[in-house]
Amino acid sequence: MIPHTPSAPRKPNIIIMYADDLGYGDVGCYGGTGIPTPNIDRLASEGLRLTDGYASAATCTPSRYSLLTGTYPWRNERAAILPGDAPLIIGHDETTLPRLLKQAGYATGVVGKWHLGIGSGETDPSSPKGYAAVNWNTELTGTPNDIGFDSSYIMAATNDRVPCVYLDNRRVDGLDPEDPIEVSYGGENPFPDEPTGRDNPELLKMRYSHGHDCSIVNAVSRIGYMRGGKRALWTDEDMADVFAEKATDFVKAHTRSTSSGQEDQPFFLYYAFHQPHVPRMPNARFAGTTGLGPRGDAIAEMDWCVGNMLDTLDELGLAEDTIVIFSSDNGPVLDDGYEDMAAELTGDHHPAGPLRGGKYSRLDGGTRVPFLLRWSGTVAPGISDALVSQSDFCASFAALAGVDIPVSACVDSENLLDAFLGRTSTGRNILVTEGIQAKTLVRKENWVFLPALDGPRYGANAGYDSGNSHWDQLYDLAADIGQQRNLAQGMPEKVAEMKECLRGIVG
Ligand code: NG6
Ligand code: CA
Repeated sequence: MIPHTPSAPRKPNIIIMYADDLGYGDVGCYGGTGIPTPNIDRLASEGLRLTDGYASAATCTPSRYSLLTGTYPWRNERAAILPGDAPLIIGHDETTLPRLLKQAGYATGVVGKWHLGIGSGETDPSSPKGYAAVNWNTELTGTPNDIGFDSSYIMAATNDRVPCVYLDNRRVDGLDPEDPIEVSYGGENPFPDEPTGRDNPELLKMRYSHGHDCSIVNAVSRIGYMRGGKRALWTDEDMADVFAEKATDFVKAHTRSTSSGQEDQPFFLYYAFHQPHVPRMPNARFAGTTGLGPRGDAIAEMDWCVGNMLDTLDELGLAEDTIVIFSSDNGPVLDDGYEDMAAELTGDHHPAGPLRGGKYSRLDGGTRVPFLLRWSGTVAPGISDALVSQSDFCASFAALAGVDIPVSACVDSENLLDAFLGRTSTGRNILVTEGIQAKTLVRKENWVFLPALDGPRYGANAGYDSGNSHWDQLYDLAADIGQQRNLAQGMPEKVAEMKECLRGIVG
């Protein structure tokens, strides 16, 4: 605990609200027109709206890995979309954002989507996967609580992957010991007596379009097989409220007294939404409200979650005491595996805004995302075009909190505190990001370079514009934000410079 004295400025609380698959153009403050997002727009008008802010990857796990470790995800070969039974991919002794803040005296918590693996991953040659399978029915190891979070209330992977249960710290919440959970990925269905989406489509309230044809939970079929744990299974339509309550409970529990002489512990909350990732199953309060189908309604629901947190901060008098960040783990996708009419109903709403590509893609729509920071009374409201990455949170907030990062840790994180606090519009000079399967590209100033890469130009099922081309691609984002004009052929020297830049970092 840090005693509060007038000479030691109070360290601000930090909340990172993190959307799942929300695009640059999905919210009003970035020009979105189809979905009302008054609360996210409020955050933008009261804070800094960064127009050149990036997730590290165009998919979830690698972006989250990078946000929490300040390390590019391609440095960790396990930082790829994880199955729901994958072990934790962050090392037990790795420097993480929550660990750094804990060292500075913060209380640390995570609520929402995890997707960084659960379980120690200890080697077990007798297991087909080579590591010990997670036993979901006992105390769990390899949890957020093992990498710097004091408390956690999460879903292990994604809302379309089993196990469809909440983890309350090291336990499955609400598990009946008489009804243990079994989970299986890859290979044959080990539970042939249980219904699946493939064999029992009549049981489904939302049908799958690709993948997602395994076990059925809450009348929605998922990726992976599970059996048991009936009492602990989540109801998708309640998930936003469950996480909202846990997130605001955390804030209330860690609200410090303003009177001097009291214990004065700031908090860090990583609040990771499940929206608008599939299956999009918003609460009845939001279903049908946007006219864009479940995807739009799920975004409206997420916007409510943001507002609920902002209201809580206001009620507790914490607005000036708290840095609030809002961003997304990767760009948008319409059909990501369920027949929810997202593509059919999008109309004039462009989820990626002016950007090309989306989730999975190496094009900018894959990684350039809404990126807001509010610190009422300290950061002047405005717009910044500083180039920033979520991987920069580690170095920047360690600097803010006054802790040193070990030399070999958070190696890709830059201290951009001045940019995050709106004191400068100078951000990074160079940024490496990646599309699916860790296919890297490099941004330098206004230039972006995508090395030639074989592979389909359009994702087979989700239909995304992959950015793959047999030819090198060079775009000038200052003049061509939509990446329509490949300048590589006419600018061999620039191509050589960018190639060398990427090679120098990635090897
Ligand atoms: C893909 C899933 C997709 C989504 C994604 C992860 C299929 C066919 N597609 O493999 O639905 O779950 O993984 O999304 O199974 S992410 O945002 O968590 O990276
Ligand atoms: Ca995602």
